[in-house]
Amino acid sequence: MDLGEGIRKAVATLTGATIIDTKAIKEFNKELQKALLSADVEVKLVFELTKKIETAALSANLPAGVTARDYVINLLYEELVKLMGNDYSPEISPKRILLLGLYGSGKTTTAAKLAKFYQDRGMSAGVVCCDVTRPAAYEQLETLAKQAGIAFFGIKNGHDAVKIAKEGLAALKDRKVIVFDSSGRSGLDAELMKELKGIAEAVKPDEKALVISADIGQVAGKQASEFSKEVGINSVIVTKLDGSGKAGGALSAVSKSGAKLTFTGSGEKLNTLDSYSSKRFVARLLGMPDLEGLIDAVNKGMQEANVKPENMQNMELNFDTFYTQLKTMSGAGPLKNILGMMGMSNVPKEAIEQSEEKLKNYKVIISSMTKQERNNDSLLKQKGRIERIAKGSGRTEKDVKDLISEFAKMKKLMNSMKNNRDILKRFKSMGLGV
Ligand SMILES: Nc1nc2c(ncn2[C@@H]2O[C@H](COP(=O)(O)OP(=O)(O)O)[C@@H](O)[C@H]2O)c(=O)[nH]1
Ligand SMILES: [Mg+2]
Repeated sequence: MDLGEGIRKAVATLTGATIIDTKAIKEFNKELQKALLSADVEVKLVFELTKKIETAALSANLPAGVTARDYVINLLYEELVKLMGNDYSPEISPKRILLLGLYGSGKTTTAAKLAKFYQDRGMSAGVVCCDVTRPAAYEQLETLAKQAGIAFFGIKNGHDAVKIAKEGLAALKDRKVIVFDSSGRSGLDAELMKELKGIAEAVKPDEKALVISADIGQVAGKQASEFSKEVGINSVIVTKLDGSGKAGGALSAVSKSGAKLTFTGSGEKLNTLDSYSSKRFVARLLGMPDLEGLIDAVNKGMQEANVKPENMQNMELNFDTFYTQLKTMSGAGPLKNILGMMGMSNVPKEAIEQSEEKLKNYKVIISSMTKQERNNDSLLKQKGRIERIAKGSGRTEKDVKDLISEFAKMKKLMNSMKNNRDILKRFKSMGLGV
């Protein structure tokens, strides 16, 4: 069972729970501990995390309209993000990067991926093969470089890594980003240390990045500390996230070691390198594949509808703002997932998913209302008004009533959001700034 599955299983124990009591939270934490421990997260970290969730959950007054399950998911999301470390945004600028790490960790593959990453972002890039121990290291990197469309330098059957590094630097001097691949060993021995130091002196890398495979789990933390002490590193790249159930253990351990996590690799293909985001990683674990994409979509929707997030909290809901909001939400597509994540999964689906056609109908109906009616929905209870609006807009009375009922739902939703400081806080932390 992978970590995400285990975590979702823990969350499932809360389905239907109306209150958070000791029994419910203990059961949840038991499953959560199982999931995290089997992903090789350090025992101490696991117990700290579940203790924090327990304390916070049991001392909370559930805000109106929020289920116990959703409330705990919020806490869990926050704590997991803290456990998995920071987000990294790479600076797209000229640089020399030396990759180092143990044998089989994914250095050579990552060298090509990383060079391609920068080249795709406008920095011409190349790779240098300084691995003089592994047979066919030269051919491996040459092939990958060709696939990636990046420059390559190496000396076939060369024995002097420092010499290759120097010549590579000269040969690729017109390239903005140069990535140096190096030899691995089964352990960090004196010979490897000497070789790495020699290359570093020759090329003066802006960055020394340690490459670690996720499948070693929490040992990744020790490895990061060791390389940091012995050779000095600036960053850590964790590979094979796709094939390892221990990625959670590896990422949390590296983060705890104090090393800077910069990229993750998750496949053999060259486009499977991502800048590291604990938020994205945790969102995936919780079954939210592309949270950042969703947030972008919401922001874009708000911009298009000309909604200023900071005004939303104070926005009075009337039929005009209602229309704007519906438009925003329909533009945001899977907004429901975000609301769910924030503890609002009980929002009726039809309140946030409107078809284009329905929106058009709404617009016509709203434009047939008087200004007073648009600002005061209670007027619509008066006899004859619905009939008049239906006639005026060429729609049926049922259409008008449907609209009024959607409006009532939205009003309820907005009120519960206003009364829920946690959700507003969560909106803020996601960059939505409500
Ligand atoms: N599934 C998967 N395989 C990877 C990833 N990165 C590297 N590999 C594979 O792991 C093996 C070792 O990689 P390599 O780059 O040669 O490691 P090196 O010895 O450190 O240079 C190769 O078969 C790669 O294709 C990854 O992110 N995901
Ligand atoms: Mg290699």
